[in-house]
Amino acid sequence: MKMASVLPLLIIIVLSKVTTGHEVENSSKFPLVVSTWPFLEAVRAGWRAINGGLSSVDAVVEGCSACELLRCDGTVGPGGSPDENGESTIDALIMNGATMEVGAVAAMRYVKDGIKAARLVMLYTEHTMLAGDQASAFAISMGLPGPSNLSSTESMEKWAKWKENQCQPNFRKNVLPTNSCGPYHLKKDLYVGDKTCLVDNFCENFRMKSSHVDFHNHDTISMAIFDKSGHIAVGTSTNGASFKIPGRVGDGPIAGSSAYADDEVGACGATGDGDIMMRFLPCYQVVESMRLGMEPRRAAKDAISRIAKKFPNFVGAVFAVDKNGTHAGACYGWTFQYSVRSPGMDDVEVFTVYP
Ligand code: SD4
Repeated sequence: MKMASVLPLLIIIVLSKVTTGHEVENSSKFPLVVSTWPFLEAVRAGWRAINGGLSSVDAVVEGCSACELLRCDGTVGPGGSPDENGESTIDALIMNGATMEVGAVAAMRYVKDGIKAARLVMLYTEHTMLAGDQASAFAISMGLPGPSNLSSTESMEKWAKWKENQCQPNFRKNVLPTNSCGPYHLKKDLYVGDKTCLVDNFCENFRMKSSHVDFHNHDTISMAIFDKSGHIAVGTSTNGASFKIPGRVGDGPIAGSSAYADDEVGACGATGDGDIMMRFLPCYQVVESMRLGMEPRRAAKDAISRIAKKFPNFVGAVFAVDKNGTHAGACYGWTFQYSVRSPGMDDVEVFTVYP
């Protein structure tokens, strides 16, 4: 293995901390940057920005943009997870915890800068969210580069393999395809017997839907940044779930689901199976639980267990930070890592949370 490819791993191991589920107090509090996953460069970019005097909103944009540009984990931003048609689209959100303003773009096509587009919606419209082609047109009209092809060699290869695998796994249910990859028909309209299994083992594969969220590619960054005075902003950028049905909007652009902040209370960021998580608004739940006096660790665990109780197969995680900078994480179905940079640290530290 080349040294260049080993180095990031070594850095993560050296910087990694295992939390035993206890909260971590932040001694010299602010500024503070917290992000899902070991997205070290994104956290460093957010840290540089907030220390350089940018607002927490602009620092979140710097942090999340770094991940979009670097394609963190190979999947965040353009060139990441392809949909059923092989296209990558972007969901993004920004929220100002001082004013409770939100801007978001959903299933945005042809524009690479998800988080910047979300900020344009927040700053230059009375709306909260724009979607699809119209979100792209708005972003381009406001000066972002585009239209651009959001696919990459890697996303196209991934998509080609999925097609070869008879478009498995996918997000369809209660339907059967006429051919292996569709078009799909309601199950009741079809003769569900051997005749629909055009390919060996096809019906069996079809039933064995594997997890939608990839355990190795965490295609979402959610980030919270507190400025020196404790003003908070949160942001999320994701290209959602691999092989999603075109038009699908996940939890990424939903305030209270992928992220939420209120200066009076604290902040939360989430990652995982957005189709399930967005039904529970876990980050809203975390912040409101903390408002009522719950500590971050309990608030995070409570939000996750509410989902797990109803959907025992879901996979997801949240981080919670209160207004004093105390942070914690909770997860279900996978091991979660979140990254933190505060004045008491020499560099980003990665915290590991077990289910
Ligand atoms: C989604 N929540 O669109 C995102 C995916 C994710 O780690 O977070 N993956 O469902």
